[in-house]
This record gives sequence, structure tokens and C-alpha cells, in this order.
Amino acid sequence: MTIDRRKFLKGAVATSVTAMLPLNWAFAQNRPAGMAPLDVSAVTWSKAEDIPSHFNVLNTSPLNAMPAEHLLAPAKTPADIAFIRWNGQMPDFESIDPDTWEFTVDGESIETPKTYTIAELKKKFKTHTQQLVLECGGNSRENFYPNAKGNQWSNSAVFCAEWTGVLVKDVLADCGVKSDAVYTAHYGADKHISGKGAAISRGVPIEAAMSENAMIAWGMNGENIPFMHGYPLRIVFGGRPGSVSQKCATGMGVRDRVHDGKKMGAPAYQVPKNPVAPGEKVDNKDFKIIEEMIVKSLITAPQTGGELTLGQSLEVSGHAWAGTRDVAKVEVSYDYGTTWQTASLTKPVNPMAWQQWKINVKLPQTGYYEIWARATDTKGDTQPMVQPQWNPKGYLFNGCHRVAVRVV
Ligand SMILES: Nc1nc2c(c(=O)[nH]1)N[C@H]1C(S)=C(S)[C@@H](COP(=O)(O)O)O[C@H]1N2
Ligand SMILES: [Mo]
Repeated sequence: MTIDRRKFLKGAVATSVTAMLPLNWAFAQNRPAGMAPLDVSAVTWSKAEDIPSHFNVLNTSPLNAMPAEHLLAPAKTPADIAFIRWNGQMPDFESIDPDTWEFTVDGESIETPKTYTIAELKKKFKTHTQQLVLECGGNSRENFYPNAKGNQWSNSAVFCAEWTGVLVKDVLADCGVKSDAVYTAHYGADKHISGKGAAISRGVPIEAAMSENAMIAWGMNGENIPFMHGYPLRIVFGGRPGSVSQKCATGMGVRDRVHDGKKMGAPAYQVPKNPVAPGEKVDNKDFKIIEEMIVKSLITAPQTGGELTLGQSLEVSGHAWAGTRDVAKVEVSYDYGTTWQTASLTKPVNPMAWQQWKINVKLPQTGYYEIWARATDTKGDTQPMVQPQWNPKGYLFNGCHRVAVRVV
């Protein structure tokens, strides 16, 4: 990073880095520039009012909040940075006892319904640890034009934490899955905002539940899952819309039909079956479920507003991910896509973890620049430069992320 740090620190970074400190950090002013605090699992708060100030809060009831994009720079997202999305009332976290918490497997297509405590899950099945990208289906919604209703997420409703737990497929096998199984059904402890019924209960095609990247997890980044991210037990699916990763999970059903739980019906988490014009109305019968997320990248450095002097090289870096696929290439442009340069790109630590890319660019003259990033996945799908297919609920935005800097 060769951008002038003093210039950066005068601006937005200085406030956000200080604001994100989990504790009163002694001698923080002496740390090397830009050094982030270790994750001390500061996410023990349980009420919307207590949300740390580094979050941009979109709503408090239900609570929806996101960090600034540059805070997502670490390859493994610290728990206290990850965006927070609730569809209804949060559970009463303080009253949760992890020792008596139960997870029930049932449904038409399960041979022997069973209930497990967390201790039983830990004892009976092999423990797995892996990093998985969790992205809200509506991440980047604010970029759609015309504007789509819903939480106006910037590009930070995505994170890649490390989860520890058991595989969904091992637990389902223990209960026996009938040959007529079609879909899973996910259940959690939180209530609809009215206090009546479930806030959300989504599912995935049974094949997805049989993958190596579908977990029932009790750990996030080596610690208990913090309240906000689904304490004490969470279903986590890599590569799929975040809404299927049920927090505070009380069970999973295996259905002989597409699950019909809360927010499974159109238009929630669905897109039109056929392309529509921007702004067009779509009948509920003409929607289809979003099963997988798509290729995308995020620039975490530099931040918009950075300045450098002519001749300095600029390191541009970030992450890229592609639903259930790997990313094959990331390119960067500083001339609105006229020319592209290929960035170096890491392999994912495991399938469905995001990949890190970086590149040094030399900006040829003084003035204002936009830096654009574009990822391509292993099937050849690439990010559109402007907006992808518009849809009424504003899902799956994967247009190129851009930041602006100035050469002086
Ligand atoms: N129990 C429960 N699980 C839930 C939700 C919810 O409202 N309740 N929201 C879902 C949605 S839409 C998303 S995008 C992710 C957000 O996960 P996070 O809050 O850990 O970022 O959780 C999913 N799991
Ligand atoms: Mo979501």
C-alpha cells in the first residue's frame, strides 16, 4: 500500500478505525498505521441499541446493519465486522442455555425423526471447520436503477467467517433420508416482527444439503457463534443466498416437496423466470427461487477518497467469490473498462471460501480515477460492468464494484 497514509488518516478511515475498536485499547495511538484489532469476540451485545458505532444501521426493528466495505479486508472476517440481518424479532439471547438447546430433524422424507443436543451433535458426528461465504441475496441492492424496494445494502452484506460444526449430510444420514426427498426446511427460534409465527423458514434442494459445504455449526472463528450471528447453533450453507443459513437453528425438515415456509413464496428471495425491463411489474407466478449466488468481487483497498502523488504505484486489493464455483480470474481497470489488467489471485482455502486478489497499478497522469474490479468464474461467467438483470426485489446485483481516487 503506497497511498499516503497521513492523507487517508485525516479522513474517513481515522474515525472508522477508532470507532471499531472493541475495547478502550491502551496505546492504540502507537500501533502501526492501519493495524486492526484482533477479534476479541466483542459481539456479546444482544440489543439493537448496543450495536457498535462502526456499523451503518439500516433498520433497528428488525435490526439490519453493515460495516464500511474497507473493513472487510481480512481474508477471514472477524465476527464483529460481519453484517447483521434479522427478518423479525431477535430471540431473547440472555435466556438461551446452550446445554439444553435442541435441534430436531423431521419432515415427510425423514425415516426416523430425531432430536439432538449440541453436546450430542459434537459427540456423534465428525467435526469440520471451514470458511464459507455468506452473502445476502439483496447485497448491493442500492446499486439497482430504478431502485428496488428493500434494505438498501451497499456491497458489504457479505462475509467469509470460519465455521465449526458438523455436516448437514451426516446428521440427515443418521435419521435416514427417503428416496422421495426434494427440499430441506430450516427452522429457527426467532419470531415474526408481529410476535406471531416464524420470521423466516427457508430451505435448499436436497442435493445442496448433501454437499461438503452445508453445516450445522456452533463455532465462528474458533469461538462460540456470537448472538447476532445465530447463537448457539446455526445452519450454514456456502454459495447460496444468506437467507438459507438459519440462525439460532432449532431444526431441519426434509420435505417431499419444495418447502413452503415463511419467505419461500414469491417474490421473497426470487427473481423473474424471464428477463424483464427495469421497473417492470412481475406476477408472483412468474418468479423462480434463487438457488445459488453468482460471481462477484469487492475492492477493500483503496477506499474511495484516497489520494496519491503522480508516480506512486497504487495497490488495489480485495476478495472475489462465485457462489458454488471458484473464481478463475480478477481484472482491474482504471479507465472505465477500456483496458484491464489481471490481478494475482489466491486459491480458496476450501471450496466456497472467498479468494484474495491484488495488483499494483500506475495511474498515468494527475486527476480523478475510478478503479473497477471484475471477476470471472471457472465456467467463464463474468461480472457485468453496469447493472445485471434488473429484478423487482433487487437481488443478485453483481455489477463491478468501483472506488474513486485522485492523483495529485
Ligand atoms: N433465524 C434467522 N436466521 C436468519 C435470518 C433471520 O432473520 N432469522 N436472516 C437470514 C438472512 S436473509 C441473511 S442474509 C443471513 C444474515 O446472516 P448474518 O446476520 O450472520 O449476517 O441470515 C439468515 N438467517
Ligand atoms: Mo438476506
